Amino acid sequence: MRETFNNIPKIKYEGPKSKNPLAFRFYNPGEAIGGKTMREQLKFAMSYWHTICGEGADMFGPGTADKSFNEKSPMYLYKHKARAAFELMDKLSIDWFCFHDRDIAPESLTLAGSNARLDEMTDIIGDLMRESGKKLLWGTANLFSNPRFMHGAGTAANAEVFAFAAAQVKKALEITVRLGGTGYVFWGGREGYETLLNTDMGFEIDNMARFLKLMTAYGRKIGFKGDYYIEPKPKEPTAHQYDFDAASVLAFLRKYGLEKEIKLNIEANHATLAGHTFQHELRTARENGAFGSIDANQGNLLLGWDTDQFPSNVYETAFCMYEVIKAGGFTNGGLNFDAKNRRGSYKHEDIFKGYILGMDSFALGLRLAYKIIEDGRLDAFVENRYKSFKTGIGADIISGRATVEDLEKFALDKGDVMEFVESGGQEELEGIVNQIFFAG
Ligand code: XLS
Ligand code: CA
Ligand code: CA
Repeated sequence: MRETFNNIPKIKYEGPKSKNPLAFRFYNPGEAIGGKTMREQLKFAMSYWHTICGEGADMFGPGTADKSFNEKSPMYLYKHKARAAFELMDKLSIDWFCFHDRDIAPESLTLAGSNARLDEMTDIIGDLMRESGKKLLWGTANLFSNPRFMHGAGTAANAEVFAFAAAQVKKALEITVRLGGTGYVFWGGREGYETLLNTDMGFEIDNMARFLKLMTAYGRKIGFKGDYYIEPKPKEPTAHQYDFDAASVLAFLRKYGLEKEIKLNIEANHATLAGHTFQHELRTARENGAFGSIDANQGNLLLGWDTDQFPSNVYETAFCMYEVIKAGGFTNGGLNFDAKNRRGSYKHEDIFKGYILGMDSFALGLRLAYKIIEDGRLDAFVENRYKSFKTGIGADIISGRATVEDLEKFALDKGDVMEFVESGGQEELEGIVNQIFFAG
């Protein structure tokens, strides 16, 4: 088959000292760590939209990266994109991918026309998957680019738009099932609002729940066995997105009885846009039994928007992987690089360098997360911090035996409890982290 990235070799692991920019320094796919290979633990996925479609356009200018692959007709272009996607995954040893319906086939003037194109491309991608062994981590529908979705999809002010969105998701679910996808993502798109002057917030959120109930039930009816995810994001494109963060999504799911059916896909950049750390969002998901999958990227913290950069911050990847390990590892989820090159990194080889950076950063993170756990001092500190709940009045609080009167009697007897209060030890712990990371 004709290569698209013909100047790029298969990327190999060459070890930490390698100076080859097209080699892994830390990601060694076959190396076992924590009883499983890095490849199995990390479950890297390629995002079709950024990698195969995105050309780097911004508010001030068009794209700089050429992803037209010298093709003139739309369907030839999308077939070429599909071949390029599988070549790229092969060269980077990435086993999984994720897409929106409109990433894999161009939209036509009618829904029927778009569906026909999707069917054709789904067959082609299915063949490429069978030949290569690559797998679909999750599918989704683009319910935000077309102008018809300017006021949202499931939360649109028009029933006609709600119906169109449902029809589009129906098809996206069908192709996800056809391709054996292990997940399906509902990201809000434009599910939010700009001003309450024109918005019935309660009605829109009720409709969001109606939409999700219809769609999740339909997916099960046609045999979807994977996980459904909502991907929280606080803002952008709308000023107020209903799926603000993990906690608000959990509250929504519980209000409408959807918490057993839908888990969370946590994105690092969305966490920081919400004013949280990546780890906070992952912990919130994990503590609520809703940890599902991850969009692996990072934001520029100096900017207020969603920059979707390839992850380089190893503190972040280490504490992300710490949460993943504590959650028992991925089941149907994985690490999807919802990440794109900076506009100035416009060459095809920059895409590979972006993935190498992200994969190496997560390989380092995985190694460091195991070191944190093996070292044990952080976990022991936290465990010890709550020891007063193991005996005496603490044990009575936990078992529910203690009444308010008991608690008052205890406090009156003590007179003051300041002598029991211990240091939070933050600086000591941060020093331990640095020691674990850098002392060799
Ligand atoms: C946008 C989201 C989107 C979802 C999939 O900010 O990250 O790309 O991951 O629709
Ligand atoms: Ca995302
Ligand atoms: Ca993002």
